[in-house]
Amino acid sequence: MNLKFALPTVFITLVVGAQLFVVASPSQRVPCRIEVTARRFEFAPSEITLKKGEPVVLVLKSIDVPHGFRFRELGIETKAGKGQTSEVAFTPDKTGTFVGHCSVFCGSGHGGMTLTLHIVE
Ligand SMILES: [Cu+2]
Repeated sequence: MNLKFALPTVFITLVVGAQLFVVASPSQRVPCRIEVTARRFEFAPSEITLKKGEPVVLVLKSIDVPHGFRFRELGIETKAGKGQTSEVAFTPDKTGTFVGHCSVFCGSGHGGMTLTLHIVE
């Protein structure tokens, strides 16, 4: 092949390839952020449906006093102080329904303060 034509072809291929890579990667990498608000004695929303294998960031916002949530089976936990926000990133690796509990004692209804994750295929 003539070098005069081969070099521009390689160059164009690289430029187009790089653009495709840049366009394709952010949507694949940025996990979905889901905000959960906690107040005595409930989480809102109280149920969330996630897809197995899709990374997510659960963002916890505590309104009144410190709260947290813990899912023992999924190995995730986060806590947020009064008026603060915290987050935990994870990728569900199993399907099912998982009930998490508030992980900071917050008063009389603390024991019944739950957040349910439905993880589907
Ligand atoms: Cu609580």
